[in-house]
Amino acid sequence: MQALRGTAEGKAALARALGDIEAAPDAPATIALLDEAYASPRAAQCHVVGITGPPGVGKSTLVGALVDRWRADGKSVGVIAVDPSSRRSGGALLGDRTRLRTDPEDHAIFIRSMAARERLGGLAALTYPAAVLMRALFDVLVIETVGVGQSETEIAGAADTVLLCLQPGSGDSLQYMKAGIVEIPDIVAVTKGDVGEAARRTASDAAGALSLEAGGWSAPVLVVSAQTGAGLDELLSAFERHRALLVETGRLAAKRAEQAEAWLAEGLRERFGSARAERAAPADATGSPFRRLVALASLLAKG
Ligand SMILES: Nc1nc2c(ncn2[C@@H]2O[C@H](COP(=O)(O)OP(=O)(O)O)[C@@H](O)[C@H]2O)c(=O)[nH]1
Ligand SMILES: [Mg+2]
Repeated sequence: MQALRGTAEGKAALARALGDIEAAPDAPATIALLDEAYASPRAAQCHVVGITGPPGVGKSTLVGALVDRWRADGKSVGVIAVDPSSRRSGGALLGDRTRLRTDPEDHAIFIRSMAARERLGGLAALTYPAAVLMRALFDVLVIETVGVGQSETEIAGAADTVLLCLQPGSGDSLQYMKAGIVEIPDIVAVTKGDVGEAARRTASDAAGALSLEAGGWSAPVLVVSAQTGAGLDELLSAFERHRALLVETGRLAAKRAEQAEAWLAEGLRERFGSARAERAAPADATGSPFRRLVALASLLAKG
């Protein structure tokens, strides 16, 4: 694990390891690495932040601004940018790559682009193992995905804290939330706050729609501008407060355990269908979900 961290060689090795996770998810070496990462005490120190919202809302620009702040604070940062370009136009990937330009000499920042593609199991199958590996290596892990809809729910399967970005003047995401189509995020940020009135109006609409409070937390609605830096301190402090609440209440560990179970159950459903997966009741619920998926899959394949 140490070999994947903090140096140019480490970054190259991490890139290879992530490639292996995608290409050979069941290989013994992959499972051994993921086991180690899953159990790593350092993972508990990492804050996994999911950032979602419609295309063009300013997610990548915001991630870039946040990365600068975290790095200035001495924190190492990993980023998983999930690229929807295969489902839409090919331009998005390039946009993300060019916008998130970082210092190549800085070995404490690592960015991975992933294409959602027609990958079996979609986004979660692809991002969850990568997130488990990277959260053992960095102080902050950001997962950027395009919402609205399915991917917003999926990001909750890997993130500790979910930030939803809203476009000034657009009520789409709010309608989805009110209708219960998407889960309520932990934090809402109206982006491009430098446009002024439209951003403030959207924020007050969102605050009205989000009166729900759950588990001692009511989702704050902020106005931010990656361009001017306005609101970024408030956003960073909201991240900190949410993480502190998760740690204090024991929710962080519980949430990650639930994410592991959900990922495992989904993996079994994908491979064997719901009916058969249902019968593969996990007798032994210890160990990483990766090892358990391989073990249960080989049992099911025999029976
Ligand atoms: N005015 C303004 N424009 C922004 C801001 N952040 C991003 N943008 C612009 O919004 C567009 C989409 O940004 P991008 O980060 O690629 O959005 P993404 O698709 O959500 O990742 C780009 O043209 C950005 O320059 C901001 O804080 N203020
Ligand atoms: Mg983007």
